[in-house]
Amino acid sequence: MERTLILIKPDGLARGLVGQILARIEAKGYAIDALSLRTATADELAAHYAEHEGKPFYQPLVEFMSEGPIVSIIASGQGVIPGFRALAGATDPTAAAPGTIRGDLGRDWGEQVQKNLVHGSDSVESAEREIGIWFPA
Ligand code: RTP
Ligand code: MG
Repeated sequence: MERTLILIKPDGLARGLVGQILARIEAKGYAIDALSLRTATADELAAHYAEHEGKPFYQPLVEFMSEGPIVSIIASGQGVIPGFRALAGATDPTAAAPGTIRGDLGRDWGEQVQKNLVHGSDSVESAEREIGIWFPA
């Protein structure tokens, strides 16, 4: 069964949106196979965001992701990888369509980094790599 790694980022916890976000994943019909709440280590964030190292938003991104606890989730279902990305909406919450998590619940807070509530793996390879980071066997 296809599976993906979803993160509810620190802004989602700070704003009390965990329940709403989980409800959208469940209402869509995806299964929640694993769930963990904790603050990420620097090593986990470096591994998770390795593809973005050197980009201008990398440092503010890692700082933002260190601000508080994160909920990490393994979700499964046919098409869950593109399906959750569609549910999340565009990276920029200002541009994200209404009906999506980022479009309905996010906005521009005038900060260096886009605080956009959730992460979802973008391919089967990314999903398996990221599940290995957040849920080490
Ligand atoms: P994600 O990886 O979190 O699911 O989001 P994504 O694929 O839509 O976006 P990606 O390009 O992978 O960027 C990772 C995260 O970095 C932050 N970001 N901020 N210019 C900016 O302010 C900026 N660009 C990227 C966002 O939190 C984005 O989700
Ligand atoms: Mg990404």
